[in-house]
Amino acid sequence: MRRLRPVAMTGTPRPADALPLAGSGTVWWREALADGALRAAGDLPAEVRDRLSDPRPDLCGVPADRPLVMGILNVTPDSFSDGGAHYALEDAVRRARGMSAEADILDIGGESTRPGAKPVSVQAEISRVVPVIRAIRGSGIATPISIDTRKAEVAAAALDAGADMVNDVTALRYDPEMAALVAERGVPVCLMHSVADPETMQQNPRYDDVVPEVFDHLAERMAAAEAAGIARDRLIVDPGIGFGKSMAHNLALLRALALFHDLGAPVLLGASRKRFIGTIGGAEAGPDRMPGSVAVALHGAAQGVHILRVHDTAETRQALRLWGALGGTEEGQNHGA
Ligand code: 7PJ
Repeated sequence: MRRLRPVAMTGTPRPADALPLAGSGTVWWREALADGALRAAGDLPAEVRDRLSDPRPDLCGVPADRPLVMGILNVTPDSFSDGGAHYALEDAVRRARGMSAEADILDIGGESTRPGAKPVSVQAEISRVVPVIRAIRGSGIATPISIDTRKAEVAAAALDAGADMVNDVTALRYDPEMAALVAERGVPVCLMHSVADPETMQQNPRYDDVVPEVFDHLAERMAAAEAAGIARDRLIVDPGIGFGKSMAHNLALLRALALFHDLGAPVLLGASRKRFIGTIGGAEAGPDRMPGSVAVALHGAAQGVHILRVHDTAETRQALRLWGALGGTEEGQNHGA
């Protein structure tokens, strides 16, 4: 396929021949030509212009017209301060309440998909996530909930308990029942790029050219999702930072993020606290990687990313407010003189 060479840019006023990117307020799109010159937006084929700038659908009822914050709520046993089930539930609800002050969506996961992680049984995963989702809903927290799972039975139980969308790090490839379930429920689904299994994925990641390969994989997964009956406006795409990628692969994908808008779907970025941030930032422990994670989230916002999946929701939101006030989004510019 023809390769776009995107240049995303922020700030006001919009350059006369730049294209507004869908759902991002004041992030503009330009396309670089082989000689480095910029092609005027008016010279792009109309279908490409439409894919880039047509408004993106609401996400679980939240308008996708500014970068949304998805707060990560892991409910694996090692993510609680105490193994006791009752305490764990209260702890999870307290964290969900705290996060929902600054998060547009909560992403709840009961299986660690970190490199080297061991699989968890369907029953164990359900028994971790379902009581937490029920307790969150029972306590009146109405923030949309995403269930981070590869398994259709877990997704079904989570949706029954009150979740609103599915986040599948295998892009519907792990469980043959997952696509049909998502189609039947009519919920949004995030299709993330990954290679192989979390147990082995970091052993030797190799690509000839990582950016077009990830792009083509996501295009293929979107087509598979549509063929399974999932409406196109329910699809979200994600380059899958850290999933079968070296640091160089992660950086190449992050630099090229704007390209993924040409898939015509909202883009989700999950880079929070990942290893490359620790390596480049010189921070070994996960929580110490917050500042670097915020920096990468702002980079994502400037590339027009629609959903930022983060651990540090309040810090990320604060950074986005300042970014907005300085010209990143129209919303942010309404803060007056
Ligand atoms: C991601 C995810 C991501 C999406 C995880 C971690 C590993 N889902 N689940 N994108 N990462 N969509 O958070 O460190 O990047 S689990």
